[in-house]
Amino acid sequence: MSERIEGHGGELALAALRAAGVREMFTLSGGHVFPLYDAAHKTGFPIYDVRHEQSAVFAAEAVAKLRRSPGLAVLTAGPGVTNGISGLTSALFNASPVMVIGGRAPAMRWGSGSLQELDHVPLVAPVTKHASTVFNTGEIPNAVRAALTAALTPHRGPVFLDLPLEIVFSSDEADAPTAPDVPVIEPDPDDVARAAQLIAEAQHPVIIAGSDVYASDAVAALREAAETLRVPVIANGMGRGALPPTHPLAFAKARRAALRGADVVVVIGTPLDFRLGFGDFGAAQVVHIVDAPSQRATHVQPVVSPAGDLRLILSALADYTGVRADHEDWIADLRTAEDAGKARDAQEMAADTDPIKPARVYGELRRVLAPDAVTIGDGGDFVSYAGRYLEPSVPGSWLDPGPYGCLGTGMGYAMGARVTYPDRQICVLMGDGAAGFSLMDVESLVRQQLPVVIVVGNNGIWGLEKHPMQAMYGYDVAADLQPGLRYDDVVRAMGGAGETVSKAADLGEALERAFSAGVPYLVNVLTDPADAYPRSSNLA
Ligand SMILES: Cc1ncc(C[n+]2csc(CCOP(=O)(O)OP(=O)(O)O)c2C)c(N)n1
Ligand SMILES: [Mg+2]
Repeated sequence: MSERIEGHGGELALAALRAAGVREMFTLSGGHVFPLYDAAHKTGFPIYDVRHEQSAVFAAEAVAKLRRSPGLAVLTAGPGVTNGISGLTSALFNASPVMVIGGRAPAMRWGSGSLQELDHVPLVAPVTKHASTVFNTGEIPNAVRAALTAALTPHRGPVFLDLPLEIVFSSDEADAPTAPDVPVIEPDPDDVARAAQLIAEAQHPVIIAGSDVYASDAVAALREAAETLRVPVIANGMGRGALPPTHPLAFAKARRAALRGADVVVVIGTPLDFRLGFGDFGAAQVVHIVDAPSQRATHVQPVVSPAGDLRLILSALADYTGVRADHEDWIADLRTAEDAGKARDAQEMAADTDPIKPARVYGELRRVLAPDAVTIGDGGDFVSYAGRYLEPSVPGSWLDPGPYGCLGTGMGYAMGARVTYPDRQICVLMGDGAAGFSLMDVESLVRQQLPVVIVVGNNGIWGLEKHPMQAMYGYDVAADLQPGLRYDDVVRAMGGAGETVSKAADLGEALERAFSAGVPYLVNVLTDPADAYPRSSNLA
């Protein structure tokens, strides 16, 4: 007979969460979820609290992305849950195994008008892999385990459970919970063989590696496959850094040349979405390697689309022994384009202008960032520049909001990153507009001794909207912010530290002070409002 456990709903839930490797909760207080706090408090399970539920879910998402294990946010009934919906949606777009446990008004008097009474499930069902209410205390561990299994099964994603008040406060017993048993999806070997042959026989193949390569712990297999088949690799999302920038097959600047000249484009672990021209690579044949059949594109027809465990697929590619075309001239051509791009970037990053160009901020940051620093982008143009100029050299160290493009991830992601890596540099690159969404959560970071560095690109505008609106209409509305606002004073008022920088020459020392401060530190850089990130389509 299996071992039994006993306790109130919070204790039963926490037992199942612990068994699944959840190590902390992010939350904002509400009476509906007190039993979860009680269980955590009594057993030394860390609780981090925030000032807006969006930050709790984003923190849980950062943990899920970085640690590749479930991240937990506990949200109170009604507004607590609804405030978390953008975070859940981001987690869905990013395939992040996030679990949200919601409080819920009592089931026994449902419909009588209890405080915060809302049926969350129909609201969150479209943005989660699983959403349900647990109506029986003894069922909680099973429900948590089943939901987490869904979250961790590729294609990964967020899940939601809510616990009616009387269910979470009542006690019961249950079987001792065990870790989720996550199925491994076996790819079709014929698909894999076809893909390997296409890549090997191509004259000009290129690999684009995305977030699922990191999430599937397939970075080493990717490297082996690229090295065996001699294929240049470009990365996006959490795939960045999968091959360190010094690797002879790693390319970041030669993307245009690579996609223009390629005859086979191999997209691995990322959707064929707007970031990849919706999968239209001209005359090139497309191989789309995905972690689950559900991720096969329906809007384009790749030649072949192996679906399943990415480690298995990439290891099989690495084992390819058939005929292989010589790719060395192709690699050398791309290296020339790469070096030219790097030289261009280096010049831009040295820009000595007044006001400061965003490029210069990144030039200075590159000098102080450690190779394993976690960088987080939350903003418009300022973050597009971060994507261009920062070169993550460790996989899983770059956190952008992903294809949902939600502003406001900054302080939540920072909290999750700091909790995951107590000793690494954590640096948030923030637009001044983006700062408005989450900056109050610096207070949560200060109070809970979670130091991070925040660099604000303060151009006094919603730049990514103002410039396109000007281009489209010749005027703009709703696109201005207060110029020169002292976001560093805001942080100082909450117990952190910071400074404003208006001269490029002062940037380096300011950043050094920030990284050695030991408290949340905001470097408020006054940047050039006339500078617009060059892009083909400016709609965001
Ligand atoms: C929650 C949310 N609201 C609005 C937008 C639309 N949006 C995208 S970028 C952007 C401007 C961001 O401005 P800022 O953070 O100051 O960065 P900048 O472009 O000025 O560098 C806006 C409003 C969004 N992506 N997400
Ligand atoms: Mg701005």
